[in-house]
Amino acid sequence: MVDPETTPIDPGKPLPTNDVMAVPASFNDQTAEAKIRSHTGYFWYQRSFTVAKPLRAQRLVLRFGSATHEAWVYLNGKEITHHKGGFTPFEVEINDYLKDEDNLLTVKLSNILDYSTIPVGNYSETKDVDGHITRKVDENFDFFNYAGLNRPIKIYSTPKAHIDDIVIAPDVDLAHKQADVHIMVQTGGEPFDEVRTIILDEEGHQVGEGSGTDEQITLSRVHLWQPLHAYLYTAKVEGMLNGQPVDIYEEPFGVRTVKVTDGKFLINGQPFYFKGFGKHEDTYINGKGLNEAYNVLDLNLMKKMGANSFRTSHYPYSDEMMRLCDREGIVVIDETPAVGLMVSFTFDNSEISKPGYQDDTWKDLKTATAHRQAIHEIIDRDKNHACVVMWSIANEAANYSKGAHEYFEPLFKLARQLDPQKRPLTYIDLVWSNPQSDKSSDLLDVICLNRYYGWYLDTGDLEISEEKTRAELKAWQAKYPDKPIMYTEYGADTIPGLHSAYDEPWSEEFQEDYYRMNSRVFDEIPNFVGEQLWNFADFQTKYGIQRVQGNKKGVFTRSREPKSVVRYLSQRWHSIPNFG
Ligand code: GCB
Repeated sequence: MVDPETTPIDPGKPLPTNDVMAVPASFNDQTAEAKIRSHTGYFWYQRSFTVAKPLRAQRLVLRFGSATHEAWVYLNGKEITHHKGGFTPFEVEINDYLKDEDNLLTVKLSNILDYSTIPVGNYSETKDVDGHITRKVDENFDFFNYAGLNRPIKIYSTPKAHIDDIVIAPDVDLAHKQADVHIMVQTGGEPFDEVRTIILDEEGHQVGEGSGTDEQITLSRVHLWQPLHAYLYTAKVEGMLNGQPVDIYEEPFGVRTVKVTDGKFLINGQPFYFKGFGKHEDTYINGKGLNEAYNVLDLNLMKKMGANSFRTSHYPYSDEMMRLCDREGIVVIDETPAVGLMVSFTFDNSEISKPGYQDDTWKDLKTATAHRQAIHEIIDRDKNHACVVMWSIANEAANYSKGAHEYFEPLFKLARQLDPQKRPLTYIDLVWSNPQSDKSSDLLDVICLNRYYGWYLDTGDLEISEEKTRAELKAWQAKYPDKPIMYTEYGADTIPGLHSAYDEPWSEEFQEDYYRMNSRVFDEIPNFVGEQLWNFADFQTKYGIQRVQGNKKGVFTRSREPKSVVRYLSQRWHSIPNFG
């Protein structure tokens, strides 16, 4: 229920409402009430549960896949944890708070975003004469601020002495088809007598073993995890007490290398070409709630088109999706929720390319603490995923403004320290961040560009757009002859079924012409390593005069029907090898 903020709510008592809400899902599109859909502020969830007696002897952990964007969790009236950041998991041990009979779990959430949070929101509040507060978030980004309990909430059990986490970092000798797999095990509770690890291949045969909490296990004749040809081993870690395994933790993992060198993006030593999409977690009714059938369909549609990759624009996606990508061999650029780090967006860039240009972004934003936390949490959660080949630290920040380098340098340093697999790092550049104006592009391993020549700029004029696209890509190539360059967004809003004999913007013909124009230029640039278009599917946004029921740049509709451009893109992508 929405918190009216008139009388305090007692989290130890039943909420004063009979409304029901499905979880996992965003709350917004479930209510049929415009006021609730657009509610900004605080809202509450509640349910009761019992835990069978024999389980109570175990360590019990309550885990939230995510809670968007800030959560206060109460069990039987007591606050047991708090978490800020809407796209990463958190958990808490609950044994000490459980009762024999019904337990009451109450969660207070906030969907407020401001200049201290990521994503960044323009937050305002007004008070009427009775002191009633109306809150408003104007999203500083282009997707609907879906909120709620978007991902599964689970209670899991472990023994008191337990394995907390496993860190897996394979060091691969490609020439000898051998991998030294470095495995670090974090344990909790009473210390084990011994920790043992065995590695199983896909058939379940043991192919390696070791012991200790920091061990190296050598795999010979190693099967590599390859894009679209996944191979997953399983690390089975056993915590031993008195000669018996007490806790067992199994983690599937892939063995592959990722390296950036000489303007190439190498996976397993071969130059990889990214073909795919920027996406969203966005489906009808579920909003940003986990929708596993859509996830499966989306990856199948990608494979059918000859795509091999996507970016988790603009926030970490669910654990379930990451596991699916590992399994399906889909390559992922994993992005933090740092979107909207730009306080004065304008389509007039006349000032921006002047040396020393500065706007108020890095003075006004107070996002550094949240951003550091988000980097910790995304790497902590996704570190072992073979599908993740690069971290994106932010999308379209004001990198063209003085102060950007000072802001980003420590964040890149942090990510490099934290990642056990030392993957490449990037951020995604807005059109105003060009080779002259971008103040921090030296930090990037790969130049990732979002470009809309022919759509937002020179709308409909694909001739001039082709020249501008070519000129800019050549300038990047000349500035950084050793850095790979890729497009992480390019697209044109398209109404399915709208046709034009004059190839006008919004028509299906224009969308295809637009992609053909871009493809021509890409193929001329030596360091060009990939094309991820915007967007996989149409998605919901806030209202705006440029948005008709959301953003229509999808090559699929929101319900995943193809627009006609899918045929052209499929032909192109099937003709471009994944490597080469
Ligand atoms: C962008 C943003 C993306 C928007 C897209 C658009 O540059 O990164 O979030 O949806 O443009 O369609 O305007």
